[in-house]
Amino acid sequence: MPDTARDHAQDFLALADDYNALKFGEFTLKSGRVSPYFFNMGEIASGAGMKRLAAAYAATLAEAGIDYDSLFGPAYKGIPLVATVATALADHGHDVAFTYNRKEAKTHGEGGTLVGAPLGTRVVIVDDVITAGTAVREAIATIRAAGAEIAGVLIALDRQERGSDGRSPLAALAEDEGIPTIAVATLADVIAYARVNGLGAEQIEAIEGYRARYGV
Ligand code: OMP
Repeated sequence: MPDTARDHAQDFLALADDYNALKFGEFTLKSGRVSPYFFNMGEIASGAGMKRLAAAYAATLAEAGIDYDSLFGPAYKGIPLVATVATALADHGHDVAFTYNRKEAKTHGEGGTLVGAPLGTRVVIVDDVITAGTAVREAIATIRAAGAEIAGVLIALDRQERGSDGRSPLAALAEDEGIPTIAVATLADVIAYARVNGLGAEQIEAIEGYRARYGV
């Protein structure tokens, strides 16, 4: 991974810190695991914050060098995300169409669950966090059902957790399906950031313990 990727990770974690989006304590995850930390992207809810967030995603995606022609943001958190990441890419002279979905199908008007531009042929999924991979797999199924191909999965935080086969969900996607997977930051970056920025020894120990139990 290039050094600039680590810079984007540190910028992103500084942003998460500024908005109190990275929490330490005890949190039950969607997977049922009880985690000593939680990243809540919903806390980054101001224009300046979204601008920094989108810049970190866009720079990470641009450096990944993958071939894609549209972006998809899964409801709900992926909706503002995909719009602002597309805006940040446009600032770099790269105009990319974006699509998002509804959780409930609409039965009147234009109908259906997809909103925005028609999906392109090679779609990058833009989402917040990956733990067990359930949310990303749902997005993959939505895109494939619409007849498009997945060009990549772009995530802000890869929690680097072990699935039932011993691999992380992002590694499994890359290895089994050849889908490029890109994370702005990982659990390793969170720990490095926490050490440098003076998080308590007890909290770091709790995260290390969690990583030893559930991490890859
Ligand atoms: P998986 O579907 O298990 O990969 O979990 C990812 C989803 O869990 C995210 O899209 C979030 O809705 C939520 N989540 C967070 O937002 N932050 C975390 O730190 C952890 C989770 C989680 O529940 O695992």
